[in-house]
Amino acid sequence: MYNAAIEAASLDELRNLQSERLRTLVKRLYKDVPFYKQQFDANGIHPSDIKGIEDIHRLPFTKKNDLRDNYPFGMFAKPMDEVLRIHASSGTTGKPTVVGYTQNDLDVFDEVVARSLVCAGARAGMKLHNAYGYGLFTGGLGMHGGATKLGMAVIPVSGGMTERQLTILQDFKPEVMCCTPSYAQTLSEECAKRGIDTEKLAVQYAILGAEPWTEAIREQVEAGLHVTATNIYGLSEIIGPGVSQEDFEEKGTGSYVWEDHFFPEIVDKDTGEALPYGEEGVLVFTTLTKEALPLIRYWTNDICSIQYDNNAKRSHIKMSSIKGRADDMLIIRGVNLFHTQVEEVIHQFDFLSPNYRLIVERAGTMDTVTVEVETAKGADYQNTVFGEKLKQKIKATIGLSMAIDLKAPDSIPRSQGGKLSRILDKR
Ligand code: DLL
Repeated sequence: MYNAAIEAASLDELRNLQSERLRTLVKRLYKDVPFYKQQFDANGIHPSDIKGIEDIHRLPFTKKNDLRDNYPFGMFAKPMDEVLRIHASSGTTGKPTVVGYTQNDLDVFDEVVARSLVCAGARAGMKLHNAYGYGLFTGGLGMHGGATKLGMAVIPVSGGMTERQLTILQDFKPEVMCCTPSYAQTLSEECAKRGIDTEKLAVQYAILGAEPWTEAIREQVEAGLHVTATNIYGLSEIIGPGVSQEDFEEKGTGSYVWEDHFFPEIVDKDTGEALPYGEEGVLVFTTLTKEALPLIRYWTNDICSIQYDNNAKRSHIKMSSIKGRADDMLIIRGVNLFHTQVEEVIHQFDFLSPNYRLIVERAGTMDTVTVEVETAKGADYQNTVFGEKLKQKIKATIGLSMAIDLKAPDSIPRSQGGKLSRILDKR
């Protein structure tokens, strides 16, 4: 079993542990990674200047480009004979981001995923239907390792082949499932189409992540699959899934960041200035214990806020759900827009389903957004009043005029297992 005591550590204990780990980390990086030696020297910082975690803001950020410039293994802090696994995340353009793990890194990965599974409601002895992709993506193997450590029976279904997923859900009777939220939507709809009575399925908990999602999708998935759905967050560069996890009895209050391993900060997206708890900005992580690829103040580009929750079960800080990535933010006629903002408005209308996408086009010098959204089953998609209501609400809450294209159920492309893009940019 993993050690749960750390989840109740006091703030003083956490800060002492983080300080000790950070001091060791900067010394090691200065010695072993030429990129970091050069960064520290250029910023006039010597490892001995870093006395504790409170000095972290003195260290420079690491950005995705730094990993690209040192592609594939240039930022590794351990020789290849100590590296036991390599993953990579495919960016939309250019070379993938490559990450490596030592035995200790894989142990930490298992540990934080096991913690996350327990936080989501899973227990030893249950079966996990793992529909995250296996392969270079960290989702499949990452969840697999943590579930094995916890003592679950893992069903390594991987993504896609929906028909087979449904057979396994019915016949193998897993109590827990994990996949992207958009794929959980697909599975829920396919059950309805095939007349599968989801109340009879054994599955109780769904652990959803790898892409932004909101309460709209939670409601659809929970009602459609009869599960309790929680958020899991992570990124390959920091470890993979299991950087943070929402508790199944504290839904909607944010996800615990396992801050004994991953120290979070929120900074201003333009200035890099640290922001106070509760304020929204770019999430930045320092890996306190990683060996093969430790990163200092890694700029995730994900937008959220962090805050302690004194009424919570665990002492670790919580992060809000991710609004979107700074580099996926649309700027439409001067207004910043994340697709999750539209998702939240759609959620307010019973006659709409959370199946939607945003079509962005340029007419002359003007950028325009069309919201394609399916009506809920039984609602008339040709009823123009529905579109008008959505249009007005979007204008009132987001401040943008968008065209609305109401669609019949089942007419917008669905997730086939991986991450789903909700934006079709035709500019
Ligand atoms: O998506 C790791 C993962 C696998 C997380 C399975 C959760 C479940 P990458 O492919 O490197 O790693 O993509 C990381 O995905 O920076 C976010 O932009 C986004 N992301 C991941 N989890 C969430 C989430 C995995 N729960 C990038 N909510 C991150 C919103 C998420 N966005």
